[in-house]
Amino acid sequence: MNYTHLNGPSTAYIALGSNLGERERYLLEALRRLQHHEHIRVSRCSSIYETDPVGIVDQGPFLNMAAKLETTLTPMELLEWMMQVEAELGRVRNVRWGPRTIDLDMLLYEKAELNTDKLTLPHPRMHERAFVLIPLADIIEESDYPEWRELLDKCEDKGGVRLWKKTDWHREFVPSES
Ligand code: X6L
Ligand code: MG
Ligand code: MG
Repeated sequence: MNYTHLNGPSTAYIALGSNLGERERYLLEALRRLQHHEHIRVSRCSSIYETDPVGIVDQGPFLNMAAKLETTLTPMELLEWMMQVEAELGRVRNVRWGPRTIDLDMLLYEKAELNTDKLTLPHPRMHERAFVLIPLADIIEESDYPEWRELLDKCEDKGGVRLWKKTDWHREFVPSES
């Protein structure tokens, strides 16, 4: 039995990215499907940013955003659900760092520090990246991650990140019908 719910839900932050097809639809559909799990609630969403590709620069621009989740799943259970949603939305892993319909990365899960083959928390690299940190800054609770300001200051090359659609994270996320 899993008794983690006795302590109430845990908070997790995730990053979302898409640079293939109807990019915005993939982001919103991913949030809707994440929330479709009875043990996941999407409690905050950042604005959507258009960002220059990093790693492999010869590919289309990304839309990136961040979301805050409340969940009674364990980190591994949450990761498995995220990977299932990626697969449902046609994510194909062929070229490393290549174009993708949807990419879901777990950034933080409470204060968990984890280092396994499948999952490292906090996320080891994404916190250096403007396309993660700038959306995260919209929604992060200072007490959930006191380091974020310092990381954002240290982060170079914020120029590749442009506000694309402003969204109001104060409003509860309402999954759209589709
Ligand atoms: C040197 C070598 C410098 C590799 C940077 C950075 C590799 C980021 C991969 C790197 C390097 C990544 C996104 C992206 C990717 C995204 C934008 C990755 C994985 N994902 N670019 N590139 N947004 N703008 O979500 O993060 S591939
Ligand atoms: Mg990624
Ligand atoms: Mg990923």
